[in-house]
Amino acid sequence: MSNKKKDQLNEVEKNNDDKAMTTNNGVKVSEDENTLTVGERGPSLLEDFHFREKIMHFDHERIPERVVHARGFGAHGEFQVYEDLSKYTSADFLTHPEKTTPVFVRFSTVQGSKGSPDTVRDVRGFATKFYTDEGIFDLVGNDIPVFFIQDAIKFPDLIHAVKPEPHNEMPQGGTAHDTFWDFFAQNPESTHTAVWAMSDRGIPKDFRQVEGFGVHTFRLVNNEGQSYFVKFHWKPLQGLESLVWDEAQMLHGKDVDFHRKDLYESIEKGDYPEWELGLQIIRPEQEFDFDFDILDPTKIWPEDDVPVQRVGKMTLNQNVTNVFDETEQAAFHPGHIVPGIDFSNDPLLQGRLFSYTDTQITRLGGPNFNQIPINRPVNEVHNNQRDGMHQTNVNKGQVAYHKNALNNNDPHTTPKEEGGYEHYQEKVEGRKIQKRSESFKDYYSQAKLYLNSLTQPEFDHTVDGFSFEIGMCKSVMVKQNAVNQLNKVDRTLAERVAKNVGVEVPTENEEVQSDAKDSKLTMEKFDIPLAGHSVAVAVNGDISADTLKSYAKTFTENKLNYAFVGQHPKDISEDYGITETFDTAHPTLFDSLIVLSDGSDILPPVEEFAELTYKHNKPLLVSQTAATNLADAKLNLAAPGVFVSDDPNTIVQAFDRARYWER
Ligand code: HDE
Repeated sequence: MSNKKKDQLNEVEKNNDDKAMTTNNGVKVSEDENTLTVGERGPSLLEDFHFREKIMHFDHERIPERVVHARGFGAHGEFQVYEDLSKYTSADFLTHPEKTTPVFVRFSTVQGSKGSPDTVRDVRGFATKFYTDEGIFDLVGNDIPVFFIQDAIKFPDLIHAVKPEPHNEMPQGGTAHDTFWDFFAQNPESTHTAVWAMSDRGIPKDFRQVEGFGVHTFRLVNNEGQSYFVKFHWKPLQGLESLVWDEAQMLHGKDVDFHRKDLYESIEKGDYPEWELGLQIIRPEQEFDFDFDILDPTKIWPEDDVPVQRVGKMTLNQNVTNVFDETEQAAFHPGHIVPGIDFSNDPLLQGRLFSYTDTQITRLGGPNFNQIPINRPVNEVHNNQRDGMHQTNVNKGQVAYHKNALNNNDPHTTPKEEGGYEHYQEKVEGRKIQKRSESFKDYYSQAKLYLNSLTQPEFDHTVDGFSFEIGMCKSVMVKQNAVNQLNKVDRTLAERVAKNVGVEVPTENEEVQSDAKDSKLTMEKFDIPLAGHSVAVAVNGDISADTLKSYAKTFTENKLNYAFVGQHPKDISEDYGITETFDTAHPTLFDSLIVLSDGSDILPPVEEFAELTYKHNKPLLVSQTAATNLADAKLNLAAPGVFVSDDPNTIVQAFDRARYWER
């Protein structure tokens, strides 16, 4: 099946090969390096229209970055449902297993500006645009299943607290500052999400290995008009992995583009990342069966209680042609839905429905942003909306209103039975009030459930995350208030963080009294395939090409990415030559390390590679000779995940686990 979106984009793609340079008015340009002047050293002339146009266009090249999620990276792909889901929904793309639906996905951080580092501690956006035959469905989710606030009216407050502080515009790309933790302490509904963000989930290793969550409760509606509450999930088939914080901080400097590069290069290599679409379904009669409100976006539906059904697969298989034209101009909107999908009364979701169209008016400069190629549906668009900035259609005819007789009442509306969108007829009654539902007021139980469900290393990392972030606050009051909140969730967490940041342990233990766990919350529930991981081979001295070749062969057989790192590049045209030097490579850029040595004195960078790989708990393989060389290094060759061997295949065994936390 042709990828309809690809075909549509091909039509507007511009190729400059063998083309003469022209002005925007189509006049061929004869000179592009010198402005028109009077004499060689004389004044410039305004009549140089090519100069004026070139500079004018350049002056206006930037558009406002997204007010949140400014830093992001996208790719094209496709989605296919496994089975006809018409028992739940009438949505065409979820009921036709033979159909491939084009998709565009953009991953992002939330806090930092467009140029901020990829590996900051933050929630990641995971926004998917499905170009279905019935119009666009945008699933604008995150990599964390809950959100910091329950009502959209608090979003500007949350974001003002999270963003760099206004008096000095610091910090960039991080939440480790007073205003964020002040917001956290004064707005306890943010507790659950903050616990997720401080855990390993806040520092994903790459975009390919994140889960995605629609967060809100939506509705699915079938042809009979029956409705089901649903939460959407993306389950990565690459597994789920995180960085360690020390490594993430180094990566800010070593490679600010670490995540986007990983995604881009994987797709270029044909190593296409995949996610399965998951649905959690609650029947209408079960709405009040839970000890949380299913409309509350600060709550998960524990997967042990409401299992995720995997219903389809998405593959990202094409990089964009131009990042600005496609990724930067992509306008996602949780209000873009198709027949068979509807909203719930989640007050956060309802508020989002206003914001996402509104923000594009500033960002994309007018109401016609849906005409930009990346935002265009693959089916036809007809209505009586006219004019506006950047109108690119040429609308035919005398009539631009409904109803009319002059044009046969076209464009006409379509009844539900023939595919027209009809809102679900939910019965509601009540008084107009401004009040949070009592059922939204348990802020701590699920934060405790999450902590209970983590492995010990994951819990320890969460303590470290809180300790770093709260520790970076300048106000002792803010630190104390933040720890007081943690004390309402988990006593051990509060005690350890209080000690690390130098504030009082609250006198009373107010923790949630529960041992409840959900088996799907730990990241270790995911299998991690070997393919797609990377190995650096640090070469100390002179190692024969044959040896390097045998390692390269093992890597290729196991679909591992690799680089031979040495002092000087050689044979860079060969796949077993030294391709990286100690100046260009760094251990944080790789998932594992092999050290080979000819027995000559150990080079300081080789020792540093080994020590950092060890410190960051990654698989480490050293040859027998290198083991002797590394006897004085700050690492224990007998520790878990360190292998002394001359057999290249040991790397397969070493990747039994991606990290050896107990080192
Ligand atoms: Fe967003 N959010 N958001 N958000 N959001 C935007 O839209 C907003 C929320 C999310 O890659 C903005 O085009 C409000 C939850 C993603 O382009 C803006 C509220 C979730 C992206 C906006 C929320 C998200 C955005 C900024 C509270 C997870 C990036 C630029 C009611 C379910 C999409 C833009 C992309 C972007 C508003 C809460 C995810 C301002 C008012 C909850 C992934 O419209």
